Amino acid sequence: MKIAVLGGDGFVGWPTTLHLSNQGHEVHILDNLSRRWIDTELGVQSLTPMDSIQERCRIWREETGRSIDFHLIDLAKEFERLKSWLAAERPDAVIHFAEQRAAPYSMKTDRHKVYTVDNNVNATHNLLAALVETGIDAHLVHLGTMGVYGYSSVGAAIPEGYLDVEITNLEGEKKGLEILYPTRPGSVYHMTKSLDQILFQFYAQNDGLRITDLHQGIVWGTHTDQTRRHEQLINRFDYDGDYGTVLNRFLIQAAIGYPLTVHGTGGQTRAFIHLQDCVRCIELALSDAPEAGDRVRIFNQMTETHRVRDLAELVAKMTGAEIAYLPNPRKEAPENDLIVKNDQFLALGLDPITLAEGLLGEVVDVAKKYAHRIDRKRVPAVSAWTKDIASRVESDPEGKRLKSVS
Ligand code: USQ
Repeated sequence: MKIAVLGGDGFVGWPTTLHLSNQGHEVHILDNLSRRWIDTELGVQSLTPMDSIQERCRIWREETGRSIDFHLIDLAKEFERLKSWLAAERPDAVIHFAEQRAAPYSMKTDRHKVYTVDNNVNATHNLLAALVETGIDAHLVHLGTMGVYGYSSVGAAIPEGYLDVEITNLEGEKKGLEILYPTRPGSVYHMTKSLDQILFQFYAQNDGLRITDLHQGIVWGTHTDQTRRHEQLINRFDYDGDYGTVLNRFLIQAAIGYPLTVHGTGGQTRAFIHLQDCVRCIELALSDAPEAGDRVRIFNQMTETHRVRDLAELVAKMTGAEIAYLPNPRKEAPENDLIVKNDQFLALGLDPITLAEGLLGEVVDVAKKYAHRIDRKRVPAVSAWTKDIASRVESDPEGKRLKSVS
């Protein structure tokens, strides 16, 4: 297949690109390199030293003989260039990762909220409009998020995208209806992914676009089989308070002797997936494309759920790290249950990698190897969801103690 990976320079985009190229697909990366610019804006860098995208592609070609083409295109701003590229290349599949993906970054200031909405919603809509206009029958696979649903405990499993409901009509008869499972996003970033769902629903129904939306959980791990092949193919690895995600952050914190930063009581339960399983799931989703006219196919791309404090305790037991319970900079339920259905991926042959598989130690080893690249001042999460929360977090003695640790 000819596959366009939009956002192929990112944390999941890059290993996905390598995985698909390794399987013999012709892969093109379209990316505006915004993640690298955001690193510069925030004054942080990936824990792992990353080469330029062009250099990464050159090393991959030397290693494997396979080429990956890079195209510098901003999906959200360069609609005509995107359309021309699609019309000329006519990919069989398009994988869409090209969105600002950090909840804390999206809540930093009003400017970050506006940027996240502009970038994410325009990127998705430009892509959909360009696919319709060029008449390309490509399968669109989008990286969505489990977080569109929010985290209220209703004691029922979150289904794969759709919910059967019953409503009473004006004659008093009960009628069945299938609806998108209701969203309740907990950040501006998660809100943009909820809006994406509606855009997809419309274009699948109106234009027969073939769309798969993958509602992914929190990714952990850093290597895949392909990124391990050469030092310069290494994946990016975020540890900072904006882009680092919870389990990877705990593992890095443990590696550098920094107390594990649990927000609140740590009673938040979240869905997780290892990076190697992410790339495998994308491969599986590609192999099972919907037909034109089908509803959007929605998968829950996760393999297990865990409570944040249980993860902290697990990492503390494994490494001897100390745990710090901090005031939560986010507005989120302090405790929640989470049950998620992922039957479709299991039926397609996914054999999940779990936390028990010994890969936690690999992340600690990577963190120790590159510990000298960590700026400890960038470890605390300081983006607060509201002004009130910001002042509460700022005045907390535990947070002050952590600042002195750094
Ligand atoms: N948390 C801590 N301590 C930390 C960092 C986070 O306790 O040092 C807590 C947060 O308060 C939250 C939970 O851990 O309750 C998860 O936070 P996270 O930063 O790991 O994940 P999140 O902000 O939800 O976003 C990440 C990715 C996003 C993806 C999402 C999947 O950045 O792109 O969509 O995970 S999900 O969470 O299932 O929506």
